[in-house]
Amino acid sequence: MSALVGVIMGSKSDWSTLCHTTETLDRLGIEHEVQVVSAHRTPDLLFDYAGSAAERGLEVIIAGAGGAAHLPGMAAAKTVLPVLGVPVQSSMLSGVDSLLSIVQMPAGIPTGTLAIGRAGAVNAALLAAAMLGNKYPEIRERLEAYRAEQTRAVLDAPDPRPQ
Ligand code: RP5
Repeated sequence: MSALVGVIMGSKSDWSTLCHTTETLDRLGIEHEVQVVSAHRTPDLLFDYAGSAAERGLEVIIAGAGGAAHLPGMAAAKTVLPVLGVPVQSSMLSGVDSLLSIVQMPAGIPTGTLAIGRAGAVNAALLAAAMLGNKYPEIRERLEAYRAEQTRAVLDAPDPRPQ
């Protein structure tokens, strides 16, 4: 099966965050592709990537970036596919810069925005699964199983003290 989700990031340095996205997609058995696509270092590649995403069969794009994080918004400008933005925790401003850059899109070009760092990276994959689950019942079933397992893990070990 060809990739349903495209995971892009502005730099190789974002991989330590976005690896949590791909791990979660793997766990849910969702086909995906991964690539560094920089909005400012490779703008033509970004236009090609986002502009051709739908015809290549992608159904969701997850874009992670840090600092002046324009990658998700620019990707969203070039496609009507849902784009989920993951703010990478930057060294200078702890990712608040990334978050604000992604979340404050002007009306007309929506960019879904997740939490800064690992939580956002994991949740972007889960949100993509929820979207895809409307069309692919097997993905919805795996997402339901993931959630049930999470609930069971809490209920099975309610004592927070180290055992
Ligand atoms: C952004 O600049 C990237 O998304 C990355 O988070 C940040 C720093 O990039 P590097 O200088 O580490 O390549 O474009």
